[in-house]
Amino acid sequence: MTPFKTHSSHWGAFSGRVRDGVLEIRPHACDPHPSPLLGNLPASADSPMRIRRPAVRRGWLEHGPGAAAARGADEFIEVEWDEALALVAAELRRVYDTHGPQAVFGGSYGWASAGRFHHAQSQVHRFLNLLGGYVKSVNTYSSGAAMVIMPHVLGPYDHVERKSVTWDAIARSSQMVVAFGGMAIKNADVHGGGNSAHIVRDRIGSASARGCRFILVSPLRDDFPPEANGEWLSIIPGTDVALMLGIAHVLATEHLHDRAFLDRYTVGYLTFEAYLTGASDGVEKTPDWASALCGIDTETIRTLARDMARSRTLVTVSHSLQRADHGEQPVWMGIVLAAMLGQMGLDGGGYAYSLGALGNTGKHDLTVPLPTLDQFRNPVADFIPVARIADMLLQPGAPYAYNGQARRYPDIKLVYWAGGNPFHHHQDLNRLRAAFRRPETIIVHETAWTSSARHADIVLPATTTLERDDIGAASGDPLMIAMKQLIAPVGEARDDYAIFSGLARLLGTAEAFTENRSARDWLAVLYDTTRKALAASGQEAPDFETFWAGGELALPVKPDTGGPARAFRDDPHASLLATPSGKIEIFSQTIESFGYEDCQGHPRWYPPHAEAEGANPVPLHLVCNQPHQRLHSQLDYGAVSRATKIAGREALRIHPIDAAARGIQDGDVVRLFNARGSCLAAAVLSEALRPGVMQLATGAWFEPHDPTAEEATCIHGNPNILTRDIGTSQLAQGCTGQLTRVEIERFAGTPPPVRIFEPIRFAHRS
Ligand SMILES: Nc1nc2c(c(=O)[nH]1)N[C@H]1C(S)=C(S)[C@@H](COP(=O)(O)OP(=O)(O)OC[C@H]3O[C@@H](n4cnc5c(=O)[nH]c(N)nc54)[C@H](O)[C@@H]3O)O[C@H]1N2
Ligand SMILES: Nc1nc2c(c(=O)[nH]1)N[C@H]1C(S)=C(S)[C@@H](COP(=O)(O)OP(=O)(O)OC[C@H]3O[C@@H](n4cnc5c(=O)[nH]c(N)nc54)[C@H](O)[C@@H]3O)O[C@H]1N2
Ligand SMILES: [Mo]
Repeated sequence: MTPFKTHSSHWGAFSGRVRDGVLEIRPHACDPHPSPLLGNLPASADSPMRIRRPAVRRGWLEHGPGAAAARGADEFIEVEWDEALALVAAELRRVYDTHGPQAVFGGSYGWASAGRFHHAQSQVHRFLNLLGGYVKSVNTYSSGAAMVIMPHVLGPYDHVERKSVTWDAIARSSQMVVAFGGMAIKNADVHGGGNSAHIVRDRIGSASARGCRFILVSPLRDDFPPEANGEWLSIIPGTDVALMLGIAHVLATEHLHDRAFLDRYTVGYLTFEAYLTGASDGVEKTPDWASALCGIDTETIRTLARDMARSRTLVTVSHSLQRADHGEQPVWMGIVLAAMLGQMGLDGGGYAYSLGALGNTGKHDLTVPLPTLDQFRNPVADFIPVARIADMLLQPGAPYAYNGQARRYPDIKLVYWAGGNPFHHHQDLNRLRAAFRRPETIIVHETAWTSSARHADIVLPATTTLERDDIGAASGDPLMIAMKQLIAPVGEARDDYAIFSGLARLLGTAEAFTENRSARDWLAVLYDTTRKALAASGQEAPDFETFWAGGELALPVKPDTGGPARAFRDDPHASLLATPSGKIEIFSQTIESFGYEDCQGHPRWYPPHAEAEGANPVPLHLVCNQPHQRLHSQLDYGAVSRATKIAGREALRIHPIDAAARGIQDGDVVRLFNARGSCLAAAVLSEALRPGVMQLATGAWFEPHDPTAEEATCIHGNPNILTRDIGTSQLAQGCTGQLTRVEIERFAGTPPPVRIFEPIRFAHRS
């Protein structure tokens, strides 16, 4: 019997061993609330979804590169590694020689897996940079709008997200936490790179036990853990800015706002106040006005505003709020609300962005740097905002606005993806299917036959972390973990590093790419970054072999000093914010100067885009949030995720009132549809939703009923067939996938069986 070995994942640290051919997993002993998502991992050892051999799409193998309507519908032919590498190398050489690096899209967005060395994006970017570079993507699907607006109005994104408010401060000092978008505990299960102790539940519990009130503003009641003893304000999706303006109106008109704070630490309040009172646009943003839009009654808004002014109050805004039309506005308006309360920089008060969305947010910062693989410099300056991929592929040369720049989309001939799943993360999948027909070649490294792999021309099988040694470490996580190989590579899968090393040998860049180091050599080199920093600060700094043998290393954390917000409060002259004025910008001259209609000089209420493209107005809201049973699309074939399916289909939650109006019963197969497409799902009736709102989590693998159809139906339950592919605004062009409008009906007849997890049937060469 093999002994347990240390390992780590986005869901937490654990030990694993193989016993009687089965992978056993034991969560880290120090983790107070290990994530159930660990239970998805064993499937990656033996699932038929694993890619076992390199494969090439028949049309590409027989006719060579070129735009192809068959992508996503064609057969795959398995080939030997040597042939696959030779095909990829020759195609890269052709595209670089003929069209140059600006025709290669290597953004390769995605979460990939934990592990600092075998990090797929670092590997692919390092590899492509040595060939001449690639068009990259900027920002994230997580926080596309927040990342762009934050530096204009409050300071660098990571200062606001990671360095200001801690869970300890909340447990210690907050009296009221008003959470716009909530703090769904399912989300804190996860942190990119590792999450060795899940502490959020306990911290919320101790704050609540001390008497802190948790106010949940969300269309879903379960966006707080039970420990919060939360008070639920069931809001209409997409209307938080209206509610915030209503609260601000009470603060301003009842003189509950902190004028001294606004004078000293902010710019532009009076311009904003003229909007609040209607002096500048004729519409007074009273609680009555807000109530009519957001569905929360006037008296509740008034009382809430007064309570917030009277208490040590923390305003939090979730990622989800800004992953929607005009997503910049709730981020900014939350900041303005917190500024009016005057508590920014006070212990347990002020503003926090995305607290609770990831397991390590709100933990203490580390004092030492983590190991990272050098990606080298990208000689290509061109980029796209990450969620504009379909626009780019469909409209080469077309103009678009972004953050004050007038830009044009590049003309992409080759797409290279390693470590992400665009057919999971992108919106309007029918449009993405059309976009993926355009390039001449699409290459994907994947561990599993995801929809993105199925839409590629050349698919190279990558190992999972279970099959390789690595170092696990993440921002905010005080444990560095020796991730030891637990199983042999599945099939003929290779590490991304080995794949790129093989390609680099054929392309003449091997020496620069590998620096003549084995993967094991690299681990020691990377580890040294952290070891040196430990030694330099006089701390215990074990050598690599000692760390590896011990299995983990505790990293020192910074004391809780309140971060940049406290420093600014204590001395606004010495600790200027990194905004143009050095203060909180309630009015931004920079943003105003861009002249955008959809994001102007101060936060505003913009009505959501009309949704009546089809014949009928579409009445129900669909919340497409993160799944509790998996991370995105990863391991959707794992046991925990599959246990939540109903007859193989993804569960859709609907309020009993909406279900009754449509003759839908618990467990029924339903069809969701709008102007963009349709999907099937299984109905679960639930009173945890606001009536008029349904919820279908992301991540069910896209299964088109007919992959050749112009408008495909997903029979498994992927909401991105329904979401809209437009940017948040011209400022950030962020993803707007969180919310959409749909109609729903009972599926009549015999629903087609879900087959997405059945083994791929390969074709033979003709
Ligand atoms: N409608 C809607 N859409 C959304 C969202 C939403 O709220 N609503 N949320 C968005 C957000 S916030 C995000 S971050 C994105 C997430 O989108 P992604 O990060 O693209 O989703 P993942 O499923 O994590 O994809 C990671 C892929 O990497 C593969 N992988 C894992 N390890 C390795 C490896 O070592 N090598 C290689 N080559 N591959 C590996 C996995 O098999 C998986 O397919 O989705 C976005 N999409
Ligand atoms: N288990 C699990 N955890 C995850 C992930 C995962 O895939 N699985 N993904 C991780 C990633 S990459 C990210 S970026 C974060 C994302 O963090 P978030 O974006 O915050 O997470 P979501 O679950 O998409 O949304 C949180 C809640 O916002 C609420 N909401 C939606 N629209 C509105 C609205 O208009 N107003 C209000 N007030 N509330 C609204 C929804 O009810 C939803 O449950 O989660 C991370 N954590
Ligand atoms: Mo994300």
